[in-house]
Amino acid sequence: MVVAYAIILLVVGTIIFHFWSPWYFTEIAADWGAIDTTVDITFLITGLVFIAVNFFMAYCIYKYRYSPDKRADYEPESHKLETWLTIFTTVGVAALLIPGLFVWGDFVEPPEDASEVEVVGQQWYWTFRHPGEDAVFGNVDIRHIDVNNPFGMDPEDPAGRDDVLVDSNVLHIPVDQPVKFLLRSKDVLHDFAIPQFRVKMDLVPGMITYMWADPIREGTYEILCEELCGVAHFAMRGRVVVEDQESYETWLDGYPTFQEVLDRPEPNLIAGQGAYAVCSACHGADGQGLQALNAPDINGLDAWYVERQVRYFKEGVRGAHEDDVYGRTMAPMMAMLANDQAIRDVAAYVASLPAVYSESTVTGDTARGAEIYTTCSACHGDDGQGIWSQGAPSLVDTSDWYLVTQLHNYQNRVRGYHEADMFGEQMQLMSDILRDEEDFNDVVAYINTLKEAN
Ligand code: HEC
Ligand code: HEC
Ligand SMILES: [Cu+2]
Repeated sequence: MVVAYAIILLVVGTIIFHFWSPWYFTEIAADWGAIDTTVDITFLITGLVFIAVNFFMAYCIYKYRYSPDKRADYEPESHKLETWLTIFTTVGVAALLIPGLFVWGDFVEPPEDASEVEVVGQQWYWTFRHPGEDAVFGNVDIRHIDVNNPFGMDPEDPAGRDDVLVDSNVLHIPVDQPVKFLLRSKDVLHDFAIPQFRVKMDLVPGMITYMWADPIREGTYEILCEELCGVAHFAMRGRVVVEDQESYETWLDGYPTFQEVLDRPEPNLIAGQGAYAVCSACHGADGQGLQALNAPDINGLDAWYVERQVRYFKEGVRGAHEDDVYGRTMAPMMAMLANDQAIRDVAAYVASLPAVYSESTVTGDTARGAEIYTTCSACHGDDGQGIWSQGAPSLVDTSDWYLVTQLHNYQNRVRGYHEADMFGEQMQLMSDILRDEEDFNDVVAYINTLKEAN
């Protein structure tokens, strides 16, 4: 009897939870209502069967409960019952499958007038490419990928010259215009998902997959990687902004075409050295850092990383948070760098300074630190030298006390809070694996041992 009541309670509880649950679809932002309807039909059918089966079970437990004078009947076959069950199940399964087939038919047939945008997935972030005025994407190849050509554009292909390269995890698209997403992975399997659009699709290395959507509501929506196996797919976040045509065009104009990237002059080390005179007041003439001013060792860091951080400081993406005491001393100094070229020049100069490791000041349990570092090594490398393709900097080339401050800044959301900080947000999620002060010191003490090994 108790079991029968428990089952009934479970069913009633489930139904109440289904209708009152806070976890249901987010408000839909694309013309994919058919997907919601399909899911609702599935819920309805499986829900009714769930209720029927469980009530039947409770009924049987009650009806056939033990009593000394009851005997079981033996009824090996019931033709009538089997016929009904077969018809019932067939109709049920067909009703579950058929709506999905119609929706899938739509999903694999993007409308003729859909515009195209390429989504590039890689460990552990997203970037985007627009085909430019000719509406044709230029050829790409893994062999062309390097620091100056992260998209792997083929310099020989004229169709690629006007392609717009969006080196950011924020994509803008115009409202009320169907868009086809061409999905390309540079390394492993990923899964591009926009929950508010209700669509997602796997990225498979060596293949271009696709999906499409017709955004119907202006706003900012999430981009997630829904691939499961791997260190950091969960940290591959991005945003898609749906807006009117005019704002969209202004946004697109802010990104360079491949031709513009090719036309950029080489960094000028002499100009960079000139600008560095100001930096040296805090970071020292050799970039060795000055702990008294909280300015870290920067010699040995790669140009791409120095360039990115300086740009972040200049644009208020880093060092603008009110609790970022040290970052706020660095940020205003960046006003002296007039333009992109000046940033590239000074970054190239910093990268040209001889790499000298700074002295270790942080101590801790290096064996525990090594265990924690196994996760970090996926992005920062086994030897802590950083991995460019993942956007992860060298950890051995900067001051150890500074690593501790930065890890706290990520964990306290003081660094990486800005929506344009595509790598900082990722490092925030990673810093959450450090639980207490000991963890911070142990992992940094272990990173110090890598300096000796290098
Ligand atoms: C007023 C002192 C000061 C000046 C001048 C200054 N910096 Fe900094 N810089 C800092 C401080 C302090 C930090 C650490 C910020 C933090 O803790 O978040 C920093 C951080 C940096 C970082 C980040 C390092 C990393 O590993 O993340 C780079 C790169 C950098 N500075 C480059 C420069 C360059 C290039 C210049 C000159 C154009 C410059 N700085 C001028 C104080 C200064
Ligand atoms: C999924 C890849 C990934 C993992 C795993 C990861 N990091 Fe990072 N880390 C990054 C990226 C990308 C950046 C650059 C962030 C930015 O630009 O603000 C970064 C930046 C940092 C910085 C700032 C360095 C500087 O010079 O300012 C520190 C410190 C750091 N990571 C330490 C760690 C530690 C310790 C771990 C392990 C607990 C770890 N990271 C795990 C990707 C990762
Ligand atoms: Cu992924």
